[in-house]
Amino acid sequence: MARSYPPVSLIGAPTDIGAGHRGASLGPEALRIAGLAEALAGRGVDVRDCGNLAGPANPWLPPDAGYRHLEQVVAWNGALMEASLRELRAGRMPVMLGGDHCLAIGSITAVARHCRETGKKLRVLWLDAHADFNTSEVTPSGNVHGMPVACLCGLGPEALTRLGGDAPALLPQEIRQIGIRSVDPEEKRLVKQHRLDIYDMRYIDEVGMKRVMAQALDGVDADTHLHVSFDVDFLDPGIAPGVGTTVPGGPNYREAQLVMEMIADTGRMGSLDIVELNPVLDDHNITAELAVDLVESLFGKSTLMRD
Ligand code: 4U7
Ligand code: MN
Ligand code: MN
Ligand code: MN
Repeated sequence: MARSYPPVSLIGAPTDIGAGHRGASLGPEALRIAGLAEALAGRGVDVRDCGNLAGPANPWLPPDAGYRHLEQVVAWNGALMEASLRELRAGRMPVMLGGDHCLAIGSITAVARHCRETGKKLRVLWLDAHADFNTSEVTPSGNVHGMPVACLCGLGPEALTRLGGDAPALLPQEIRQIGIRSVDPEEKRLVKQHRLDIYDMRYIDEVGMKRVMAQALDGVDADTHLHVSFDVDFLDPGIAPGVGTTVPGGPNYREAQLVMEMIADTGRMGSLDIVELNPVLDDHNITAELAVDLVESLFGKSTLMRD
């Protein structure tokens, strides 16, 4: 029997406030034009497009005390956290259309709060070329899209680490990072110190994506809320050129599909981010179309043969 999915709410967050390149602010519209809502509706999912959040413009200033645009980053993430929490409490699955990856601070803080309210266990799958574990002391850029995992684990400015209350949103043991192939030197020291569970490309090459995903999903059960944070630069730039920070040597089309299919098989995905899509750098919206194709697989498209 085909699996049924919870109702979905699309939340657009059109900003590049944490990025180093302009254009991620156009991501939500590119995903809509690529037919995201229609594709999910076609899979039998009840989809509501909540439209776009509003927030401050990007002033494109240099870093101040290690952060670019901290005040504006806080404003966007606060708005997103409220919107995501509202949908979660209404029993819906928030799908955040980014926007750059700093927005995962808001979306995941909301999910962590919701898990505390409902007594669910949280597991975050972070699909990315980057570990996003920089702090203001070690960041080479000051761009907050390179810091969300650190902030969620309590390393960062209070306005971001305490967005959802007194405790950090995440414990490092609650996250699994997949596809990683670009980590800055000091960031490397931090991820080791905090024992992040990283399945990097070398490991994927050696053991294969199937075993990697089985390990990353180990322990996910009926009491687990699975959050997927999909940074489109996770994918090999040969198939996904429309991102600001390409890194060669990412998962190919089939590997990426397998990731999504194995997540779909758990039936536990409760929230999703689609971030870092930059239509200005894309080629006829092919990266957005690929993202939509992969999201359909997160909703079981490619598992039909196994029903
Ligand atoms: B993304 C970088 F220095 N590490 O911190 C940084 F290489 O959300 C890139 O994963 C961060 O796309 C990339 O600026 C952030 C850089
Ligand atoms: Mn990222
Ligand atoms: Mn990235
Ligand atoms: Mn990026």
